[in-house]
Amino acid sequence: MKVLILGAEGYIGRALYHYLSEEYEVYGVDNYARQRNTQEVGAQSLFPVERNDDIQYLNVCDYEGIRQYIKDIEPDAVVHLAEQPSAPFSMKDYNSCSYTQLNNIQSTLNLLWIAREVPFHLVKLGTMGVYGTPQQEIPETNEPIAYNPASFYHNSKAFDSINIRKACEWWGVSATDLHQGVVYGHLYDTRFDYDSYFGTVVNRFLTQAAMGHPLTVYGKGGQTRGFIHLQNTLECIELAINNPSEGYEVFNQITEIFSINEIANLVSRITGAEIDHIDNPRLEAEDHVYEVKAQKLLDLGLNPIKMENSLWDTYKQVLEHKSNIDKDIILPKTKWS
Ligand code: USQ
Repeated sequence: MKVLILGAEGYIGRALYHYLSEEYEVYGVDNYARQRNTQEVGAQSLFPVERNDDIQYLNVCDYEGIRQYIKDIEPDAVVHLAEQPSAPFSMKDYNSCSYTQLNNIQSTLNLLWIAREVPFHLVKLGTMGVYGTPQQEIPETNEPIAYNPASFYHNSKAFDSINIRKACEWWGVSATDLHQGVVYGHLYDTRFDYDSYFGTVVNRFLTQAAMGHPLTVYGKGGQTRGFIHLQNTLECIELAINNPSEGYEVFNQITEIFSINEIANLVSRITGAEIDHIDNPRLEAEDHVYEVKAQKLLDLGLNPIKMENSLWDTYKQVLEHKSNIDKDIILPKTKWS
């Protein structure tokens, strides 16, 4: 099977390229936006990252360029990871916000128009963040439901999801929308971000523990999210590729649910780190219910990795690169209000 990965130089993309290359004919595309955007906020990956020379330099927002490339390759599946993934970056200033929305919505729209012309199965990385934190259980449904995203980044993903569902309905496109939770862990030679823009909370806490910085819980810490280890993310994408949808299909891609306080306590137990509650730079509920239906990937055979069993391994890798940690990029700089 031919698989094209868009965003093959990102955190998930680099790991996925390695993982799928063992069994599939894999192609990768990237425009190095992640490297530019992290540089813009003065950050870099904790682990050194060398460019993969097999990756084709291309911007998915370049409609004619990506259209021709897909026509030449004729992939069975296209995995779309080529979006700006940071909520704080999207809230930073006008340019970052506008870039996030234009890049994310345009890239997905391009792929939908191309899929109409040259059919392939679109596997799109979406986010659990489109749902927000509703009072009732979040369903795992292909039907339209109310979204309540929490940043301009999450809004762009909600818009993507609406466009994808409609393209499936109107044109018969086959697309799997992976509504993924917060990813953590490190595999192969992928990047590892820990700054306040591109680092996700677990990876940030492990890095803070390694440098002897108290864990930065925002506000009360009752914010509760779905989490997934990077290894399970790769397996979910592979399951999606191997089970192409007839039309529009949503998978809620999480394996465990924790509050930020629970994560901080877990990391503290493993590393001995202190915990600090700092002013929350985001506007978000800090005490709420969070119930999610996430059954479809389990039914397809996903074997969940438990966070408590995997953190020590990631922490050991972080400790090996401790000398690269830059203390100036730990505290959040962008506020929502
Ligand atoms: N948080 C802290 N302290 C920190 C960093 C974060 O308390 O030092 C809190 C945030 O306030 C938030 C939660 O941890 O409540 C998660 O924050 P995050 O930065 O780890 O994740 P988030 O902004 O939600 O975004 C990440 C990815 C995004 C993906 C999303 C999935 O960057 O691409 O879509 O996770 S989800 O959270 O389910 O929407």
